Amino acid sequence: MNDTFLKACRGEKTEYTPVWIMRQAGRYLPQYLEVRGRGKGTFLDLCKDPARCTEVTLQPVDFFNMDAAILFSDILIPMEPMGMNLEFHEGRGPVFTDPIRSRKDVEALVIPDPEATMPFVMETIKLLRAELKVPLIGFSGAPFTLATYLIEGGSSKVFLETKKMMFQAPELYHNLLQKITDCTSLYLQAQAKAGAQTLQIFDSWAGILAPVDYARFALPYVQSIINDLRKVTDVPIIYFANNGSTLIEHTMTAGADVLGLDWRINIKKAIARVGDHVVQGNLDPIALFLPEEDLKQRIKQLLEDAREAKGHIFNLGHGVVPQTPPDQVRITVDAVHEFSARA
Ligand code: 1CP
Repeated sequence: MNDTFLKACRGEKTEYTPVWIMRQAGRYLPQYLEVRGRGKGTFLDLCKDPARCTEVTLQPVDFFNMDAAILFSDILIPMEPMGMNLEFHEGRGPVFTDPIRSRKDVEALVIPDPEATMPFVMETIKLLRAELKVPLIGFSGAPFTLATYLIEGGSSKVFLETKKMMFQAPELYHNLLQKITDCTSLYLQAQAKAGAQTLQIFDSWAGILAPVDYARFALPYVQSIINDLRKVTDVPIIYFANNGSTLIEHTMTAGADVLGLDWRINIKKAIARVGDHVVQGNLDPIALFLPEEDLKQRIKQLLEDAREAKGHIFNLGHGVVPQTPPDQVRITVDAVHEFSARA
C-alpha cells in the first residue's frame, strides 16, 4: 500500500507531499453523474448502496492518482437514524422537514447504534479496503455544523435560529449538542473499527461564530469526540474548521493530529501558529479555474510556503466546485507530485 498520506498525517518524512481533494468524488465528474443517475434513485439511495458508493469513491483515486480516498457518504447520514426526516432537494441541498426547536424535539432524538442502523457505511468501508492501494479516510460532521442543519432545517446564511438557541436557551442547545456528540463519537469509532485509516471531522460552519462563542458552543464537543476516539483507536484525526483562520488558537486545542486550513489564510502564517500540528490545505477551490501555468505557479508557491510545517497534506481550502473541469484536477495533482518530489 502507498502509505505516504498516513506518514504525513503522523508527521513522518515522506518522499513527496501527498494530495487529495475535499469532495473529490462528486458532481464535477461525469462518471459520478452517470452512477448517480443509474437506477434513477435519489442521492440518499446512492449513499445507502455500498456497491455504487465504492465505485464513486474509487473514481477520483483511479483517474487522478490521489494519495487518499474518502468514503462516499454525507455528514448528514447519521441524522436520519437519530430520528430526523432528511431529504435532498435538487438545487437547494439538504432539507430537514421537522427542524429541532423545542425540548420535546431534542428529547425525541435517539443515539443510534451505527452498525445496526448504518450497515451500508461499514459495508462500503470493507469493500473499499479490499480494493484500495491508498489509505481510506472516514468522516463525520462536527456537532456544531450538524446542529445548524437540524435547527435551521437546512442550509442557512445568518444562522438565526441556531444562535438564538445558543443565546436564549443554552441548556436546550447543550442537550442537543450532547446527543449529536454521542452519536458522532460512536459513528466514528464504528468507521475506524470497520477499517477507516484516518478520520476527518468537517466543521464547515465553524467560521460563522465569534471566537468566544466557538470556544463555548462548538469546540468542547469536538474535543470530547477526539478524546473518546483516542481511547479506542490510534488512527490519525484531521479537524477541518472551515473559515477558521480567526479560530486557530482554539482549533489547535481540539486534539487532532492534522488541522485543515481554508484558503483565506496564508499557509506560512498559519504554520507559525499551529504548534505541533500537521497541516492540510489550502488552495482556493476557484484557483482551479486559473490558466494552467498560473495554477502550477500557485501550487509551487504553496508547497514552498508549507516547507516549515511538521507535515503537509496538499488539499483545497474547501470542496471542489461542481463546475470544475476534471482536467484541472489532474493538472493539480500532477503538479503537487512533481514539485514536491524530494531528491
Ligand atoms: O446531487 C448530488 O449528487 C448530491 C451532492 C452531494 C454530494 C456529492 C451532497 C449533498 N453530498 C455529497 C457527498 C459528500 N458530502 C461527501 C463525499 C464526497 C467526497 O468528498 O468525495 C462528503 C465528504 C460530504 C460532506 C458534507 N456534506 C459536508 C462537509 C464538507 C463541506 O463541503 O463543507 C457538508 C456541509 C455536507 C452537507 C451537504 N450535502 C450535500 C450538499 C449540497 C451539502 C452542502 C449544503 C450547504 O451548503 O449547506
